Amino acid sequence: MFSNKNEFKDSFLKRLEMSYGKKFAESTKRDQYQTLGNMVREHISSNWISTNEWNRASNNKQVYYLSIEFLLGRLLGQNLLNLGIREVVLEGFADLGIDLEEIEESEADAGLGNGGLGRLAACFLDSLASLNLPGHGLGIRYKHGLFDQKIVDGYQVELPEQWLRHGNVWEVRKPDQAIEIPFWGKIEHSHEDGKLEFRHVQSENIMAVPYDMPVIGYETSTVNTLRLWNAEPAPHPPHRDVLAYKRETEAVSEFLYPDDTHDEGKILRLKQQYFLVSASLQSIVRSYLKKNDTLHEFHKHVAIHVNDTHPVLAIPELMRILLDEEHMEWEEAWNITFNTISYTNHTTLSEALEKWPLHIFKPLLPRIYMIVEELNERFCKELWNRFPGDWNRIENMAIIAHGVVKMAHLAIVGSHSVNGVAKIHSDILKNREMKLFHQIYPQKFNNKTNGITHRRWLLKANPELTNLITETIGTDWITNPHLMIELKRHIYNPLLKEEFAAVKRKRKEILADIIEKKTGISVDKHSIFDVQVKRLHAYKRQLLNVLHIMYLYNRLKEDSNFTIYPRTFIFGAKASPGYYYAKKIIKLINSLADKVNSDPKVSKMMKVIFMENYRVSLAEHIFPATDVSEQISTASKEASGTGNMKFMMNGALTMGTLDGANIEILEEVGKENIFTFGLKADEVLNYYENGGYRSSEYYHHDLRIRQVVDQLTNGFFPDTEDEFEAIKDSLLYENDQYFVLRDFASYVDAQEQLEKAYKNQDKWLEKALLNIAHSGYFSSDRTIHEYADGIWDIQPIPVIH
Ligand code: T68
Repeated sequence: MFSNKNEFKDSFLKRLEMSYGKKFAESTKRDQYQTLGNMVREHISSNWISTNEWNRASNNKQVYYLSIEFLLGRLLGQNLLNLGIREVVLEGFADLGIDLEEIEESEADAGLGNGGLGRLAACFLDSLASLNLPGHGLGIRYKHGLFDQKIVDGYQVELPEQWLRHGNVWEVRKPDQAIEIPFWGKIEHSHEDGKLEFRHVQSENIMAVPYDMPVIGYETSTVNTLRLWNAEPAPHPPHRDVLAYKRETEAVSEFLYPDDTHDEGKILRLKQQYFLVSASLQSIVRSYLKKNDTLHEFHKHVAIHVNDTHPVLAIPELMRILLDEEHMEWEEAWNITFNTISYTNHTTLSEALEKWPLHIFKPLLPRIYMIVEELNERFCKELWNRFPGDWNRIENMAIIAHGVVKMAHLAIVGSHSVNGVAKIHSDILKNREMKLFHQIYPQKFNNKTNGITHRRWLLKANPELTNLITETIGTDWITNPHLMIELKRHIYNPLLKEEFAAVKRKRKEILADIIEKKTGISVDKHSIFDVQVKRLHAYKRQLLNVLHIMYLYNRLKEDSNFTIYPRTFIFGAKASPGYYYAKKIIKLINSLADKVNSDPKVSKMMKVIFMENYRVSLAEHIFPATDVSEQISTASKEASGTGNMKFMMNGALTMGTLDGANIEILEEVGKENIFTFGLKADEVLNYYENGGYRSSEYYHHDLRIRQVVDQLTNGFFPDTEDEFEAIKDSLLYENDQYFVLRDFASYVDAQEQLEKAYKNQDKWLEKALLNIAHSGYFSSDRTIHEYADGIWDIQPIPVIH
């Protein structure tokens, strides 16, 4: 159907007319998108079926990746690329006068995630399929993904996101595989054949209906599945207000929690978590029992990975199935459970550690609670045997304590592998945050440094750079991204440097056009594009970036001899709707943008841009156009970061603290090819432990700091009155928890070094190319190989030729 453009065109026109009952000339963009999407799905259907068949027929171990978030972005372009048919479609469309890119951009982002954690899950799916590994995603089919952000008068306003408004061509509803999930009610027990039996009665049930989406590997026959669960009323509704029941049921898959580490602690969130977990486990077990008589060897054929603690109820849920439905003894059920489950931690921020109050947990999930209680008792007994009399330790480590269930403790106790997402993060888990657990289970702890799929973040987002790399080192790197290192031999080649400069220039022009279209502001295409895009959070320190820009503004205004290399400072960030401080920072960035961009003199040398509604599809335009990647979190706070890797892969240089994966980027490229500054993680953690930091001293002793901090509230920003008082207070009266003032001078110095380095374009281009050469290490293919070998023990499935 897709072997050449004429065949493609014929089939496309036929399908379009058949589906919409109109001539091509009358068709809309949406008709065209829909038709092409359906054709792609049909095109892969035989491979999808045969991948499933093979998985069913073989005893090959499968991995199921449970995640409350999958931040997929748009799918059409990536699917065409992975199938190797994008060129044919492009040419066929050109003949018809259709702009393929325009069609691709008409697709709504599947934005079922907040940020790094959800995007990591999406990159992992792409790598699993591309490496022919039998790995599937399980998540929730939120009707509304992460909110759409509008900026009104400089403030963030949230609108409900509507990705399903025109349907979703990629999904297949499977009502025959729906699963019923019980909530509330009570547990009755009885003795049958001398054994204790538990029955969940008077529950209110919800149906979980699966929608399957194909996950298409790159130039391979493997098509894995992302199964998203939709919440619907059960066939036998409870005896109460039927409309209220319907509403409450559908609410379970209505919204993604815009949570990003700020725990809202709502019943609905816990409902979502159990909904995902129970539907997924029941369906995994059901399909396992189609080819096996018992579950005794379940852990040998199934690996279940929980992405952060959100799906950690998988542990008691699997126990429930083994105990209550398979009638296993506790010891055997436990052995199977923890050998099946593995867990990734994504943060050490204490406010993000999930703790569920018993008064919510117990009534909502009565049987699950009983199992968690039993688990806790057995675990505490074990601790008591090992550390008799050490009450303190047992209290600290218990799964249930002080009226809450600690989900991270449950995760560590109930899984065979606990991993962090970058070396330093895994070390902090072992040596500090989870030290007591590491003492008793040293073999469980390991590191899996994050990665990103180069297929989206390079091949798809930056075809110009992709071609340049291929022209230089051939095509092998595409399926073996570690081979990008071969580019290193060429970085001094003047022609390559020139061509890379041309690619960067072109990508900056494209982004500049987007900026102009969206904001009306025209930016200097020859300026340094200095970018910080990520969720808005105090620890990520967008504020440090802002204070530095204010400092540059002041110097430019006060000192006529002071000049800078022209710079465009670009921000993109969503704040959690309930996160007051983060929203103030968004307003501050916009006020600063107004101030800088409207100043006739200063705006010639710098501009500040806030890009509304930062999301995957916008990111794809930003990374290729960036010169400087801002990764300036307070050391020890950013578990890994993955944006840092996407920038590096597109030839931006990192301005960063020694935090998360920045440290491993430094190890890869060497200190000549990255700009680092600020406190180290140990220094930050020692300050937290021992005190000794007084932010006011930095305010009083550094005039630059005093000036910019005062400007937050002294009328420097017109019409803002006491708008930014809370920010000033955080710096001065709350002793600057994130060490913004402490790192300010060091940041200014590093920025000066960077400017100097940029002025030597020839050297800069070598550094950028060297960064690209070393970015192969950060492909999620490497990460997934490490999970497959080190945690899941899974093997590739054969490829059909
Ligand atoms: C991020 N975490 C880490 N959390 O912050 C980042 N949290 O350093 C890391 O690179 C990335 O995970 C991938 O490992 C998150 O993105 C969340 O989004 C989140 C969502 C709900 C509740 C808590």
